[in-house]
Amino acid sequence: MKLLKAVAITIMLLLIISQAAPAQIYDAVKDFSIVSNPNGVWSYGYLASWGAPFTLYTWEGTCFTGMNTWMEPPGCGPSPSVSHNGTGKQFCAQTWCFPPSYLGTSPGPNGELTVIRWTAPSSGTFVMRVKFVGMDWYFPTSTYVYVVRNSQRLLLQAPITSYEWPLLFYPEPIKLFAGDTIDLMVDWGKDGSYIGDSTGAELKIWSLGQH
Ligand SMILES: [Ca+2]
Repeated sequence: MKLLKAVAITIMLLLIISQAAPAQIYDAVKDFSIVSNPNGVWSYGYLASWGAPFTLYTWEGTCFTGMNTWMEPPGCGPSPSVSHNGTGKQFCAQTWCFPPSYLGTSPGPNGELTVIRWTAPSSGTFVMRVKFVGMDWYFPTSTYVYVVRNSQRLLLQAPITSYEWPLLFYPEPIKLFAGDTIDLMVDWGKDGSYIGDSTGAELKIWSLGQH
């Protein structure tokens, strides 16, 4: 059934993409901004713990050449974060490798959940495609990843305890109202440590039109 569902959704996406007037596509990696947060429909921030308010990151900068990161000031220290690999190829440093087809996320040293948030710009029906992957080859990555609607409804919760083994999530199309939010969140997982927890995350959303 899962396979049938995935095939049906893939065919639907191909039909959408092949139409003369292409559907609006939102892509967390391609739309990434180092200039502003929030950035249109996207925002980057964290929760101090489950249920805590969403706090926007206020520091943006470069800790590794070619990588741009949103995190807490003073930057390049222990903090939850969201990063973009602008090198166009896999970038490896320390104990992790960062493919350019993901945003890089890290939970915080005190159990903070890092968040990539998409806010619906209008009411309508949307299709989403989510990918997560462990990026630390040494420890390896040990996180929990989540997809959450409006900070309350859990659409996905799953552990990432591997390296370069992507987790794909293709839920059925969902109806959203303008202002509804879809969050990709990453916490430090069952081991209660954020060390070696680099996790790739990607969210693409297609609008299927108004309600
Ligand atoms: Ca961990």
